[in-house]
Amino acid sequence: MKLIGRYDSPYVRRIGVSLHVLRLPFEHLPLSPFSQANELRKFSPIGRMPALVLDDGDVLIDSAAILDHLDEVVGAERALIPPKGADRRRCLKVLAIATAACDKAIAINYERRRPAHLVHDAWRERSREQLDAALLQLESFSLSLADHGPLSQSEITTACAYAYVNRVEPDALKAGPYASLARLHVACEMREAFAACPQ
Ligand SMILES: N[C@@H](CCC(=O)N[C@@H](CS)C(=O)NCC(=O)O)C(=O)O
Repeated sequence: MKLIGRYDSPYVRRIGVSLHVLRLPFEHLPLSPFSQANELRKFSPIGRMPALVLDDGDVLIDSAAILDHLDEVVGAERALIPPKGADRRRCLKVLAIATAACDKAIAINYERRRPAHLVHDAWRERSREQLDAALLQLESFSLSLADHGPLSQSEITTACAYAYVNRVEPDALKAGPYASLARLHVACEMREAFAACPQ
């Protein structure tokens, strides 16, 4: 398998971390959708990362679809998203909120790519309010990681989201009472799978 995209994207990073946690071998091609758009589009014509090239040449895009495939490959026993019931529902809720936080932080970050006179302050503020709401909801799940406990997709995606927000919009984290998210972040970043995918 080939993972296309850079770990400075929380979506690419959650795939890289998951591949490491699941001990699935892969090659990493850290292409940028901006500075290496033409090369990346050979794998992902829409020009977004991540993409996963399977061994039979098929290409998957969108991190949720890729995670679903990886869980299927390893089977229900090792899957990172619980297979059914209340645990699955809770996990999917966490993932929806964590990825919403990513989307809003990305929107804020992309505003910075515009020439100054085209920056839309009202849109940036709206995105920031939505990011704050997502972080508050994420904190309310009180996710934690036992010292040597296994990583599940809830923790992987939440920690990738936190690390991304911490890099591109750190003020959002200073603004809130996010003690359990901060603890999860520290615990996850110490894990081998996270260290193998530096953002
Ligand atoms: N829903 C998608 C989001 C992917 C996404 O937003 N990727 C960003 C990087 S974080 C990207 O490729 N942006 C370039 C672009 O959209 O032009 C997923 O989960 O894979």
